[in-house]
Amino acid sequence: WMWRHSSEHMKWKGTGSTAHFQEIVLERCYNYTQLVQPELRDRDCQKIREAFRNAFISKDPCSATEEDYHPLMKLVNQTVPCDKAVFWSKTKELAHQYTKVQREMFTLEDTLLGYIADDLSWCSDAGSYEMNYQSCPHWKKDCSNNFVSVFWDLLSKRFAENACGLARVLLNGSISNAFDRKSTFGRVEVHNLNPMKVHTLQAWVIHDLGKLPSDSCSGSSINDLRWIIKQRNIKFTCQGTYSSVKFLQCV
Ligand code: 2NF
Repeated sequence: WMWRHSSEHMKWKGTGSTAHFQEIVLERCYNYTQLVQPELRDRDCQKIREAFRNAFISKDPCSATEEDYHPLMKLVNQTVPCDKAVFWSKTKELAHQYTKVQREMFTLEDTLLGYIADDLSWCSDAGSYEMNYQSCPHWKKDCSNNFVSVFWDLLSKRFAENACGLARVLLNGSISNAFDRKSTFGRVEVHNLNPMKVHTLQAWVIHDLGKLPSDSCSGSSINDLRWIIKQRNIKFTCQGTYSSVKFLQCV
């Protein structure tokens, strides 16, 4: 029994599917479409739950493709108003505190699919109609084309493609590479901003209160970002004098 248990279920190095995944998806969907953004009240949460499940159930958890999620994306089809998109990298908590105060602003997790999936884990096995609650592929240690990574890459890509007007990004000035080319922001979002729609990317490099900043607008990682953005014919501005506390008070 022990042998069967470990060989069949603990085959991956990442955490297993979140317990009650289906119920959580449904509950978050209703909460979002009825209370958080009632403009989306016509979205069918049962259908969304089913499309989400169908994207990965009974499939090899290391062979995810964008196409697996197309029916789900099509069902939800949400756009964020111009000037309201907030990107982040290594600043999740701060970004969410920011959009909680600035209610009309949206991080990816303030859109329906980002809201539903945030902090959840999901996978299945080829030929199985169950989710795997024991383990799922770890994106670094097992495979990068797992269903969670492909989901976030696709959602991040679409969020960036749809951004318009002024786009903002909150970066972490308390680490040495505030801009990281290998992060989702550096690898996916930056390259999918549409210069026909986004005129400016405004970066905020925010450091933890009471700590000396480790990176800033004049540092080499932000210069990388400035170069990439200018190369793409988008204007770049950077503000970097704020601590997280001051940022939330002043912006
Ligand atoms: O979990 C999310 N809410 C999430 C995950 C990935 C990407 C959100 N995003 C979107 C957000 F909208 C931000 O604009 O991308 C941006 C943040 O991603 P980032 O990679 O630039 O920022 P990090 O702080 O380095 O990572 C955010 C979270 O995603 C995980 C990472 O471990 C952290 O929990 N993550 C990053 N890349 C991958 C990947 N390829 C990943 N998890 C799985 N596969």
